[in-house]
Amino acid sequence: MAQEIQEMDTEEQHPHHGTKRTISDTSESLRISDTSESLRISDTPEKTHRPTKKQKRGVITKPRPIAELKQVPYFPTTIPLADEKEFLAKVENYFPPHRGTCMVFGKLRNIPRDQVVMGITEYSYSGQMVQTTPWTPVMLRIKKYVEQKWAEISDQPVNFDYGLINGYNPEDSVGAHQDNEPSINQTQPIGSVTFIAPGGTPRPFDLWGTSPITRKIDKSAKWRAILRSRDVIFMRPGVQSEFYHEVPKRKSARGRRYNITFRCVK
Ligand SMILES: O=C(O)CCC(=O)C(=O)O
Repeated sequence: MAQEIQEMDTEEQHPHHGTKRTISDTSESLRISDTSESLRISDTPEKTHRPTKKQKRGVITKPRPIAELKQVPYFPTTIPLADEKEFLAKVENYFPPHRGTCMVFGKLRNIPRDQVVMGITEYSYSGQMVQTTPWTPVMLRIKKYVEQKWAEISDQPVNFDYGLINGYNPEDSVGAHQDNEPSINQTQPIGSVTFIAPGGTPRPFDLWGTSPITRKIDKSAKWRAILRSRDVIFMRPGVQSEFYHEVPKRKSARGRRYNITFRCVK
């Protein structure tokens, strides 16, 4: 994973209520800006719409649905329930007792999530080694299931070499990044599976476009899926150079969330 862009806070100041609202509450934003309420607001001189700082900078904050992106096929709630149950019962045993560290802009920081890699013996992230462990039966079943899903949409079969498991507490996140380490085979897809512990909340998974000239993040192009337990998405070959992806911080997040990204080595 390339260096994450930290603190990409995507929560916005609600212009009318003065309270923090999440972008996932798009239905209300739409109502406010698009319908009778916006008429009422514009007809009432004392209730003017004051743009947020991000709106002033030209950042379009309303994400488009990920389903729009052919490069990111999405299969909602598809992993078998029995595999979800077994994964959730065992996953905490897979993680090392202490979180890893990584270099962020030259400083050593704790990685804001638990991590473990299955299927290969060495994996480093931002220059630091991440603990690896052999495949477990449930992880192999999930991997096979994801490979079969890929076969439904592609003539090119995939056989993933390893899975990176991330475990998130409510305050954890992964900043905008591209999975473009030299060890990853970019001609193969990346398959992503999400699980949420009972009582936990689904969280957004965002993709940001890149400027074709600078290759940097284009903050006006954003897509989102609210990933639920048992969801599968794929990032097709090419996505890692065209987009950044992120699991932003959410004040409203509750419970533990897990994500497995299955990848191929070069
Ligand atoms: O947690 C997720 O949904 C994404 C994880 C991720 O971005 C990664 O492992 O590179």
